[in-house]
Amino acid sequence: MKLIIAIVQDQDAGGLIEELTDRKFRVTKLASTGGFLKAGNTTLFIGVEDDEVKEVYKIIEDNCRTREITTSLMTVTMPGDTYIPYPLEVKVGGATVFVLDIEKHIRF
Ligand code: 2BA
Repeated sequence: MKLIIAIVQDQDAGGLIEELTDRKFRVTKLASTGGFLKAGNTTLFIGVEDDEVKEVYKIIEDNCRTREITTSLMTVTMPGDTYIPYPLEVKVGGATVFVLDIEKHIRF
């Protein structure tokens, strides 16, 4: 068994969860925050059998879009402790996915 951890953009989370649950996958949704942008995103835990992993990849790929975001989060430090914000363009991925081997899965 595998645990798929998928970090996705909030805008994509609803459709993705709906399709996963429609296809009988079990999903846990966590509200998370990206360390770089310090903006909200969504982390999903999806526990699946080994032979279902590829199907879940496909569902994630179909539901998650890459977006260009312009942020003024970055700052330039000037002499005299002055911070000037400047815009930075980042491409936030469709999804960041980690796959872990699960030693044991118990449902009481
Ligand atoms: P954030 O950390 O807020 O990052 C948002 C986007 O900013 C990233 O998109 C990337 O394009 C850019 N970015 C992140 N760190 C950067 C850096 N040090 N320098 C320049 N640009 C940087 P994604 O790579 O698609 O990541 C989207 C979200 O997925 C991240 O939000 C974070 O919450 C999570 N994530 C990505 N890689 C991760 C990893 N290796 N471990 C844990 N979480 C990760």
